[in-house]
Amino acid sequence: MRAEVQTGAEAAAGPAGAGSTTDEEVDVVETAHRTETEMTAAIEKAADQALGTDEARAGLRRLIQTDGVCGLPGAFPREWGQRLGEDVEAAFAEAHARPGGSVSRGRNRWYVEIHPEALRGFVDLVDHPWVRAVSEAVLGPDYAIVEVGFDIPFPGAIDQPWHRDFPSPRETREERRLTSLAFNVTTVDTEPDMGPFEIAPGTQFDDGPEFDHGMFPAKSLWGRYEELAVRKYPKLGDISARSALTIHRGTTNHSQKSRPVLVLGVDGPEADNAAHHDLAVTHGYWESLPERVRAHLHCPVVDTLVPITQKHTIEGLVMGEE
Ligand SMILES: O=C(O)CCC(=O)C(=O)O
Repeated sequence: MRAEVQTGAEAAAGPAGAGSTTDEEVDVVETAHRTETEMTAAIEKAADQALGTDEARAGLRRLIQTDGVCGLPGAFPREWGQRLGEDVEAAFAEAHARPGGSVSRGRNRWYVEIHPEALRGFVDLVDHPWVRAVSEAVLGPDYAIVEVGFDIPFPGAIDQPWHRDFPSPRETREERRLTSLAFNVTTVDTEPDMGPFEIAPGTQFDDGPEFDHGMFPAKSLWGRYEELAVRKYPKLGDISARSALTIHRGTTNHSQKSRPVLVLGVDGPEADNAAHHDLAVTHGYWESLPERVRAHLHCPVVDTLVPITQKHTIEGLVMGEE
């Protein structure tokens, strides 16, 4: 995994970022006698430095601006992904058992918003060099974490309508500037029969009156999305980032397995998606967070967490169980 973190950083940085990574490669070779922990720290520092360059940030910004989606395979060890899966499963069992704890996103498909403390890997994820680099590259240094949740398509889930997660804001429609991002993390190895996530790269700037509620392109436009569609088969430990405006859909799950995927929503300073979410942390958890994470978490700090009652959105209404 460790070599992959560095490879991922190099890939994200592109040729322009390769110079600084080469220095770090020397560092890694020279320090081969170090302990595992020291090696991990050295490699994370290398990834951090490679991704912290202006060239790397420009490359990541270009990728998201052009395709509306990009990924980092092997960002975490597989065991980290499995542990995330355990936490998501526990959170789903708790939420689905109470009224309003989960919201339908179509047949046999649910969405649940949770508090960060429900995930043992929350800090690892939001403090990952690639997550920080993509967020900064696209949204600037003052980005804010506004949503933590997950989608679970179960066996029998069907194709969703092509959609984006909310209407395009003015900055995107008029200035072609993206003001928010969604990071996705699978908790399983995605196989072709599990109803993979499908996305139409480059469609984050599509818009028009044929979009129902600004989110659902009319069926007459679906041919374009089907032509552009790319099915994604992420594995445990992989992460991806996309504009929530890039047109996408979950597809039919023909398997007997569920395909949970974590969603981390991040806003730039102009976006107001926080208003649609109920993220909170306890005082004790807040105290335990690194300053670098706190700087991007502007949610209420409370004595006791209130389990989240899911908001009924247009998306839920359109896709929800008939
Ligand atoms: O299936 C997925 O991975 C994403 C589903 C989705 O986009 C949604 O429920 O809005």
